[in-house]
Amino acid sequence: MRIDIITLFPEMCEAVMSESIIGRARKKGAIEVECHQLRDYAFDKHKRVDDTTYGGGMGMLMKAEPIALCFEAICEKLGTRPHFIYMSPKGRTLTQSRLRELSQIENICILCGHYEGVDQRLIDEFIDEEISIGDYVLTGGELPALVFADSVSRLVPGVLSDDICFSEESHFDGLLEYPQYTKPAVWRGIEVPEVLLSGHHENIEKWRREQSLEETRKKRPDLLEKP
Ligand code: 4GO
Repeated sequence: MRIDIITLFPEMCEAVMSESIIGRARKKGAIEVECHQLRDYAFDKHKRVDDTTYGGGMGMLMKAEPIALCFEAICEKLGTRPHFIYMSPKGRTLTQSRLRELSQIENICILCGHYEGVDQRLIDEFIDEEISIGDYVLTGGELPALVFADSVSRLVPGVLSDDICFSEESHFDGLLEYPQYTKPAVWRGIEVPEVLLSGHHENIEKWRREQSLEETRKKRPDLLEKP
């Protein structure tokens, strides 16, 4: 998978996408990421990327043309048109199941908004999908874009050390993950559940399944009601 990010803060996106598991995946070539400075595509004499809104009201809006030019330059470079996503509180709320679908796409481009958002004509003409990371508002689309880029990247084969890592965790099968423990076996007088030390794999599996169901029933009963 290749992810292109259009942003006014490419250094911020580059920094986050260079660390830890995602940084390693890029070095390995499992994913490719490029962050683009939108300002480089502002070709008017003041290099403006924002302007006042028609109809009045406070605040500035991102202009359509620099975004269109940046996206077209990316299309040109890739030789194909990537799936173009705009991070917005108006978008469809991101879920693990939608991430699984999107992880199949070869080329994704993410637009990070700022100020009061983006000229609606750009959204109507260019954007394939608006995605929200939750019902709250942020000052910019970078954090949502990075949340999305991280969560979709880890589903791409070769990013995590082995494919089992994400097959067992929370939300994969619609249940929350069972509790996990590491050394020491007794910490401040508190013991690890005995079954986990037993080496009896069948009993451990059964215990984990029960715990998953119990966690979900207690913390997210809504997940059990879904069809
Ligand atoms: C996305 C973008 C929240 C989300 C954003 C979200 N806030 N819930 N802010 O995914 C336009 C200007 C949108 C700032 C951006």
